[in-house]
Amino acid sequence: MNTAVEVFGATFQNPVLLAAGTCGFGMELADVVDLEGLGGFVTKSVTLEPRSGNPAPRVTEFAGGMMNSIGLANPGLAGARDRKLPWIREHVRRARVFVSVAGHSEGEFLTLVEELDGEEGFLGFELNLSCPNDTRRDAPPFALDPAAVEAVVAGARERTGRPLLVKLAPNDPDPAGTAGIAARAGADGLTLSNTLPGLLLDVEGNAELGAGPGGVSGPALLPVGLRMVRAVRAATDLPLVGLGGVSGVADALAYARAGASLVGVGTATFADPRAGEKIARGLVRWGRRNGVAAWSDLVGPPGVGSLARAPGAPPSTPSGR
Ligand code: RRO
Repeated sequence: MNTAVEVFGATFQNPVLLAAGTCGFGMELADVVDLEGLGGFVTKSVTLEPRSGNPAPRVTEFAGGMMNSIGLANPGLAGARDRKLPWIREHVRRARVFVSVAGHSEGEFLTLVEELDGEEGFLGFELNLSCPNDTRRDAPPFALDPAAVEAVVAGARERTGRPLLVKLAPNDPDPAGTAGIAARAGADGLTLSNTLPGLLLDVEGNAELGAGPGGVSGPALLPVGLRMVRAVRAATDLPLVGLGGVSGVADALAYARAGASLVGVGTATFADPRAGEKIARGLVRWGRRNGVAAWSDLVGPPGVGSLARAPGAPPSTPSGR
């Protein structure tokens, strides 16, 4: 199967991206992951100032996956520009890179885009409007505020000609509506979606994470992400990045059927750093075995995203599962 994907004016050699926050800036995983075997990766979210993150423990596991509250630990704008992007420029050729940015205010997002736009070595930006763990921000994530989505995306659009991905929240009560706002404000694609806010307690009622609540990821997020992708696919033609609970080839195929052109791998990377590469190779084998010539033939087209099955229609089990 030809796994190449043409989106955002670029060719991705395969549809598998490592998700933001799970691969640092590439260099941190380069000894164990063949980054050039991936479609690409999204960096850890960059904020204006360096951040050391939330109190430990920052990750914990449960039966359905894991939770994190990293708290945006990152080297900040100057650190990313001076220490991280040069490495990417020198070492990454085939994989496509998105720089994730996160602000505490609309203005911070715009400064980050403006300041990084002139740098080389990456394709586009992912606006992280949906971090669930920003304890400094005493408000819901930007992604749940339509006016903020509009303002940040429109402002970023004015400041860059690069592809702009907008990362939405999985607990958005109206994902199609938010996607429409982002699209009209100038987004080129949507990443669906971030981790789901949650809380794990021990038997004494103490939070397992140092910061208290956190973001749920891993297998439990697969149905959440698929629902997001399918709902948004019905409302917009923008290319979608499906993200949440992808740990194997069948999960990636399900996201394609739902309407995702690209697929993010996150939590699975923690268990097996090579999960992304393996899924990319597995897709080629799956296509060969199942007589599918191209990944792009699998991607659900706009308009097929109805959440309901037609009366009497057979269950739409994605083939290959
Ligand atoms: O750093 C984090 O705690 C974090 C971020 Br920015 C995010 O977008 N999603 C997440 O699960 N954790």
